[in-house]
Order: sequence, then structure tokens, then C-alpha cells
Amino acid sequence: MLTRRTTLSKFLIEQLKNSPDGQALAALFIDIAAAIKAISAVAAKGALEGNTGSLSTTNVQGEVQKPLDVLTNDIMLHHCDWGGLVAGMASEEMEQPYDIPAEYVRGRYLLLFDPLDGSSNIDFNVAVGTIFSVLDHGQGAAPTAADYLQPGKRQVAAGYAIYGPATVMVLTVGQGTHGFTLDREIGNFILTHPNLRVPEDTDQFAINASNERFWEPPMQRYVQECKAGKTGPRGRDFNMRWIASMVADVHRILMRGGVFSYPRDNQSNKNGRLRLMYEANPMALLIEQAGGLASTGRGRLLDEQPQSLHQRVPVVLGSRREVERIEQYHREFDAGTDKPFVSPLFNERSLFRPEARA
Ligand code: AFP
Repeated sequence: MLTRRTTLSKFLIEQLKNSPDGQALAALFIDIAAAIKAISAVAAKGALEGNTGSLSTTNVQGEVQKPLDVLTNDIMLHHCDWGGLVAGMASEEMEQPYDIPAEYVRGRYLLLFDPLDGSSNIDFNVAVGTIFSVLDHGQGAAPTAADYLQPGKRQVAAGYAIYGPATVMVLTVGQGTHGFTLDREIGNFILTHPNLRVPEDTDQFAINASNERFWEPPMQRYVQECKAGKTGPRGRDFNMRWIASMVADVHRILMRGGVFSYPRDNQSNKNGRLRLMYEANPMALLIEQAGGLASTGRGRLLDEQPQSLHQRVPVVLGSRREVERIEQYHREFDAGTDKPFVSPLFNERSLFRPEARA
């Protein structure tokens, strides 16, 4: 079987053979894959190399950094800055974009990434990941901060790696979403999940339900209806999952279906929690390329015009019909025509009705 396997480079050469800058994009993916292999190796060392715990520094989001946040950021930068493929890079961990050092040739792509998504899970050995997005800058002048502010629909490629029991890289160059598993003995990513498709329907949702009391009414309505199961308006039972690593939650949805949401709320996530450029946009492209939908709740995520590099955004993505339903609930709420959820515990068949208790 070893002779028949499709390696990442073979796959990219095939997929990009008719694209004018396909060779450069394929070469960039090979650099990103090398960075991901290095990150996979350091993540797998766990506490052995003193990479657990927190640093005394915070990132631009005001979040306490982990040693691996800093190390993985450097790994991404220095695997991708030297090859004449990238015009500049921006990361969740850096306030300003990274300029390509003068000794290297500047390329045409802007690379944006979250080097270690879910890093608050690293001390507990829960799956974490790297998420990346590729924009076209064109050959020429050094990019300004404004050059990065392109809507997600202009991404030329996107992907993530998940560091779980296996390291898997999932990517799109705009022709479907495909998964590759790292064969550690050989050191190659092998195509194991071609043409991933997100089922249109699902009975699974992923959300941090501890924020429920702070959400807007349409999200409360959606989740309460799911939780009411067979006895509620949906007439069937739902299951809930929350890993608190977006890569792991989205990976499950790409494999099995489901809907993932980090909505806005009226407490600490007024604009949502996830970052538009480093998390939401690349995941939205991967999900759309797999037949799912990605939304803010009030519009297509990939149409969102970024105002700043580190901005946050509400996210709803996954199985098409559930995302459509959540958008519908937002529309109805905004128009004042929504039907608030009534718990089956208090409806006409409820055990809690006074006559039922008498
Ligand atoms: P960290 O990288 O700081 O762990 O944040 C992870 C994340 O951005 C995303 O991967 C999760 O879906 C989300 O935050 C989890 O947020 P909660 O901790 O509020 O559940």
C-alpha cells in the first residue's frame, strides 16, 4: 500500500497544476507542513521539556501566554519567512504584522495564523491545533496593515492541523476540503480524508453553554429547543459536545456533522470570542468547501469586511440546515416576529402544572 499513497506534495501538484501561481502556493504549503511537523513534535513532548504552565506575558488580546504560544509562533514565522513565498505574516500572538527580513526575497502571499489554538488545554493533554489563512498580496511593495484586511471570501487557501492521537492537517485551495494524516515514521502527510462533506442535517451541537444566560434570545431559543429534545418543538433528541479547542470541535463537525457556535453575549464576548482573521475565516472557508455553512448569525462569515487585524466575530458554522435555522431565528428576532421558547416542563402536559400536582 505504501506505493499507492497520495502524499501532500503529490496532491498539491495535481490540484494546482492549472493555477497560474500554483507552484508557489504548493511550495508555501510544504513550508507550512514542515512547521506543523515541528509543532506536532514539541506538543507531543508535553511536560517533558518544561513547556507547560503560563508565562508572565500577555498577547495583544490580553490573554496570558503559554510557553508553547511563543515557541509555536516562532516556528511558524521561521519556517515560512525565508523561501520567497510570503510577503508578510500576521499572528494572533503578535500585535503588528511580521515584515520579511531584508536578507530574504519577499513573495506574494500573506500568511495569517493562530499558531496554537486551544492552548489553555495544553496542560491537560487535550487536543490543540494550528489554524492558517492565505491571502494574495501580489508581487511588489511591502504590505501595509490595511493589505491584510481582506474579507474571508478572498482567501486563496486555508487549513488547520489538529494535534490529537494523530496529527491531521485539513486544507483547502478552493477545490474541496481534504484531510492528511502525518505518518510519523516516514515524515509525510498522507491523504486519508479526500473530499470531506459536512452532512446537511445533524443532531449534535457544540457551544459553551455556561454563557447561555448572557446570549441573545435567538441563540437561547435555538439551544433550549435542542435541549428539549423529543418533547420540544424539534421533536428529536440532540447531543452536545464542547472541547474548547476550536480545531477539535470543527474537526469533529467535518468528520461527523454538527453545528458549532461561539455567539456574542452581553458580558465578556460582546463581539464574540473568536478572531475573524485567524480562526473564523479559515474555518469558514473549510466548512463551505465541504458543503456546510458559516455565518455570524446575521450574514455569511466570508463576506465580513475586517476593520482591524485582531477583531473578534460571532461564529455559527457546520451542517447547512442548522446554520440556516439559527440565521432564521436571528432574522425573526430582529424583525420582532420570533417565538420565544416555552419549556416542555411548563406546557399543557407538564407535571409542574397545578392541576397535575393536585
Ligand atoms: P485558547 O487558545 O486561549 O485556549 O482559546 C481557544 C478558543 O479561542 C477556541 O479554540 C475555543 O473554541 C474557545 O476559545 C473556547 O472558549 P471558552 O474557554 O470560552 O469555552
